[in-house]
Formats: sequence, structure tokens, C-alpha cells
Amino acid sequence: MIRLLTSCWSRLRTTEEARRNVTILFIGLDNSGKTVLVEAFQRLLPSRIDNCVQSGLTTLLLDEYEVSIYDLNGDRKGRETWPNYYARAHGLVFVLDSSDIERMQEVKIILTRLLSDKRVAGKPILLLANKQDKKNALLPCDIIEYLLLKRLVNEYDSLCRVEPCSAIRNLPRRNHQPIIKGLRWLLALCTRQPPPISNIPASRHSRRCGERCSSDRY
Ligand SMILES: Nc1nc2c(ncn2[C@@H]2O[C@H](COP(=O)(O)OP(=O)(O)OP(=O)(O)O)[C@@H](O)[C@H]2O)c(=O)[nH]1
Ligand SMILES: [Mg+2]
Repeated sequence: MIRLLTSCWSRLRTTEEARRNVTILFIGLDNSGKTVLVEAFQRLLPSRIDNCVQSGLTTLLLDEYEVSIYDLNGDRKGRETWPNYYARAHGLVFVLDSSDIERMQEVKIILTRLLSDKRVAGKPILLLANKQDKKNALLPCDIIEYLLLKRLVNEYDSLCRVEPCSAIRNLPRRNHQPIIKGLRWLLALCTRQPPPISNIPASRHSRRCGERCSSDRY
């Protein structure tokens, strides 16, 4: 019995040690659906038992990754605090409201500002085109075109993947595979880059252009 317990304990420790810590920022304009998405992930994925109560921080487990997620507010005041998180992030999930065509120009401006920041450039970004359940939602291909996304990610040496989703429709109905797939894509890339060092811009590294802007849909 003792032997069994010891073996279980050492196995647990090995698993713990093998876990890769990844820090992800959930970022995007206010009302885009970031918090609803993070809450849905919290329901779908196991979390650390000792989950920290620091506001806006959630730690979830997916495969061999321990993922620390910062859900950042997207209003004007919240956006001022975003740069404080850039250096510690391995990657970003940028959420946008695909149905809010009036704010697409604003999305373009903040996305350009974000990617051009030295602490963000070169890091992978998963763009979730949320609220696809809405009648007037733009399709990912239109969003890519509207935001001139290919040019943008090439310019700032970032890898980008676009996934259409609906936080309120797909995730509660367990139709979440594409989003989890997107998250796995992001995590795999995050661990391929050197760890972020606070206040020191992440070094640029070689990227292949063809992979920069992709979506499973087209
Ligand atoms: N129709 C629809 N509504 C959604 C979807 N996702 C989120 N919402 C709604 O959008 C509103 C804003 O969602 P939040 O998750 O609070 O947005 P946020 O991005 O966290 O906003 P800030 O914290 O202010 O930056 C809420 O009323 C949600 O119910 C979706 O996929 N479809
Ligand atoms: Mg929020």
C-alpha cells in the first residue's frame, strides 16, 4: 500500500514538474466577449486547485500546459494597463465582436498598436472572431481583409490564426473543439519561443510567412 502511494506521489510530482507554464493575455475591445470566453474555458478545463484569487487571473490545465490567463478589460481605462502585461505574455488571444462593424476601424487601430509594440511583436496571436451567432457577423475571411491582417502580422513578425466562434452558443453546447484546437496551436507556439523576460523586449526569431495567417475554415 505504502509502495503504491509512493509511486502515485512520485508520478504526480513528475507530472507537475513536466508541466509547461504558459502565460496568455485575453485582449480586445470592451464588450467583445473576453470574460464570457474565459468563464467558458473555466467550465471546460480543469483548473489548479490552488487557483490564485488575483483579479483577472485564471490558471487552467490543458494537456501538458499550465496556462495562466489574464482577462484584461477592453475599455479605455483598461487599455491603458495592457502594456504592463506585454512582457510577461508568451502569446495572446485577441477577441473581437464580429458583428460590431462600426468598431472594426477601432479594432484595426488597437491591433496595429498592439502588434507594433516591441514586447508583443513576434509572439503568436489567436484571433477569436466571436459572436458568430449574430446575424450580421462578418466571416473570418472578411475580417482578415478588413483588418489587413496578413500585412500586419507579416510586418510585425507574428504568427496569427483566426477562429470563428460564439462564446454563448458553441462553448455551452460543447461545440468547442475548434477553439480548443486554436488554443493548442497557440500553446505549442508559445513554448517554441524563448521565455519572456520582464522589461526586456522578446527577441525576434525566424518565422515562415505562409503560416502567419491561417484558419481551419479556409
Ligand atoms: N450574441 C453573443 N453575445 C455574446 C457572445 N459573447 C459574449 N457576448 C455578450 O457580450 C457582452 C460582453 O461580454 P463580456 O465577456 O463581458 O465582454 P468583455 O470583452 O469581457 O468586455 P470588457 O471586460 O468590458 O472588456 C455580454 O453581454 C455577453 O453576454 C457571443 O458569442 N454572442
Ligand atoms: Mg471582461
